Amino acid sequence: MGVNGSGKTTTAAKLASIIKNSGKSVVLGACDTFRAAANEQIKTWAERLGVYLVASSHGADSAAVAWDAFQAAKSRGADFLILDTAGRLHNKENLMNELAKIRRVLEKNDPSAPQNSIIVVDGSLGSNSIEQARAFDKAFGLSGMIITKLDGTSKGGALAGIFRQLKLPILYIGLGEKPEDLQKFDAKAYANSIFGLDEN
Ligand SMILES: Nc1nc2c(ncn2[C@@H]2O[C@H](COP(=O)(O)OP(=O)(O)O)[C@@H](O)[C@H]2O)c(=O)[nH]1
Ligand SMILES: [Mg+2]
Repeated sequence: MGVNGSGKTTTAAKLASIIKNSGKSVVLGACDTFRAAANEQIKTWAERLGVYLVASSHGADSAAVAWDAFQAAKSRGADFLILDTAGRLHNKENLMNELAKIRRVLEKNDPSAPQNSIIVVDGSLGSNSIEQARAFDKAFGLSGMIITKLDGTSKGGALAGIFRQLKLPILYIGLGEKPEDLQKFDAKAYANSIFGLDEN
């Protein structure tokens, strides 16, 4: 989840790539049915990575895609299902309700699902992200964050502030646009890179 352009689709693809490279299987679900080009974008990723994708048409009910994707993942015996969702402004209530519907669909299929509910935050935007994340937490419940676009010059200075406010685990950080540009977050390495401890 997250606002437009935060890096959700790219991050979903990167996660799928990590899972696949670890020898596990993954299905991707294209729940961004809102943006016209969204299906093409995730389809390109799925083909490139050789990952099974469940998608529907532009304008379709995103919760129905979530349902179909869950069924497909189950029938294929997949280890993971990753749902990419549409970007939305955190103050648009009807769109936030759509997320709640996706959650209900997942819970109906598996009472313990979703096992992870991740907000993707654009790290270059700093503290703007905090209000957003709170709203997503309220609408859906969040279990962690992935902070993207930390390959810029800012060196991720926003990370500490975001974490302090939200107290959600930072799972991964995005450091570029390629599949391999997603790293597990390592607090020690991060502190070293910010404060230059390794150089002393
Ligand atoms: N530099 C950089 N660009 C990224 C990163 N993650 C995503 N992007 C780019 O940000 C843009 C928006 O990403 P996208 O995944 O489509 O965002 P979404 O709208 O949240 O699905 C694309 O051009 C991505 O290639 C990152 O970690 N670093
Ligand atoms: Mg997207």
